[in-house]
Amino acid sequence: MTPDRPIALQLCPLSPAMEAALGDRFDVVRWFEMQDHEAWLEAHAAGVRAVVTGGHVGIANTLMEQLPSLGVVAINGVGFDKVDLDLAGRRGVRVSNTPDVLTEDVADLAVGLVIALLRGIVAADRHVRDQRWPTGEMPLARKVSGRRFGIVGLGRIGAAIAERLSAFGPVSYTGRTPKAAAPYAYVADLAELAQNSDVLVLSCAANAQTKALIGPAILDALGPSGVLVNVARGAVVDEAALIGALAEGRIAGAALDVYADEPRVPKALIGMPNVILTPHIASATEEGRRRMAELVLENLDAYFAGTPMPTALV
Ligand code: 8YV
Repeated sequence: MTPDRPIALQLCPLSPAMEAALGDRFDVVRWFEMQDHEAWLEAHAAGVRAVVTGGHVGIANTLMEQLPSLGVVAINGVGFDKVDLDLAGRRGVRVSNTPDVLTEDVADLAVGLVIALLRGIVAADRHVRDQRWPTGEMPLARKVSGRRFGIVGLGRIGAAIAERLSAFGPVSYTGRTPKAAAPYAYVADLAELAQNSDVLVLSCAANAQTKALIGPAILDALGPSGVLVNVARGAVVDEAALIGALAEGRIAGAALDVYADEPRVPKALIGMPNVILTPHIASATEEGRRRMAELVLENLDAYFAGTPMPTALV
C-alpha cells in the first residue's frame, strides 16, 4: 500500500477500463481474490476509504463495520438490496448506485427473454446445430403478439419493459401504488394480475416486502399456459416453488436472468426444457457497462471532492 493514498476495496470483477480508472485514483485491493481477509484487515482496514461493488454483491454488514474510515460505497448497478442503507447512514457512509443508464438494456433483455421463451428460439438454434432439421420439424411454438403481459414493479425498468411489450399486447401492472402517468391497467392484487396475464415479468426491487413474493399461489394463478420472466432479483421468487410448478406443468415455462444464490443455479432448473437461463446479463452491454462505470467514478470523484454525488442513495 502507498502511504496516504486512499484504499478502495473492490468486491467483484469490473471492466478493465473501470479497473484502470480506479487504479488512477486509489490503491485498489481485489477483495474477491484475497485469501486471508482477517489478516489483511488487521493491517490495512483503517486505510480503506471506498468500496466498489456490484449490485448483485453489495457489502456485508460485518465488513462495513470493520472499516472505520470507510466513507463511500459505490455500487456498479441499480439494485441496492445487498447494502444495508440504514447501517451505512448510521456510520456516515455514503452509498451510490447507477440508475437510468442500464434501464434500456435490462428492458431489452426482458423482451428478448419473452420472445425467446414463447418462440422457442434457444431450442430452435440447437435443432439446427444438432443437424436435426433435415429429419424433423421443430414443434410449434407460441405466439407473442396478442399476449397479455403483467409487470410486477413499474419503476424505471418496469416502465421501459411495459413500453416495449405494449407493442405486442395489453400490459397491466402491480406495485405498491398506481402510477398516475402510466397508460397501463393497475391491478393492486398480484394473484389477480397473474391470473389475467400470459406472461408475468418481474422488475421490482428486492426488499423485505418482495421476498419470495412469487410463491405457489401466484404461480398457480399464472397457470399452466402462463410463463414467468425474472430480470429483478432471485430473492423475489420462491425458487423451490418455481421448480415444482415448472416440473409439474403448473406453469408453462420461465426465463430467468437472476437466481437466489448466484452464480449457483439449481440443478433442477438446468435440466428443464421449458426454461431459459441467462447468467445475470441484463445490464451487460458494452455501452451500458461503460455508462455504469462512468457513473460509479463520477460518484466517487464527487465524494472525494466534497461536491454533491450525482446518484447518492444515502
Ligand atoms: C449487474 C445488477 O449485473 O444493476 C444491478 O442491480 O444487478 C446488474 O446490473 C451488476 O450490478 C453488475 O455489477
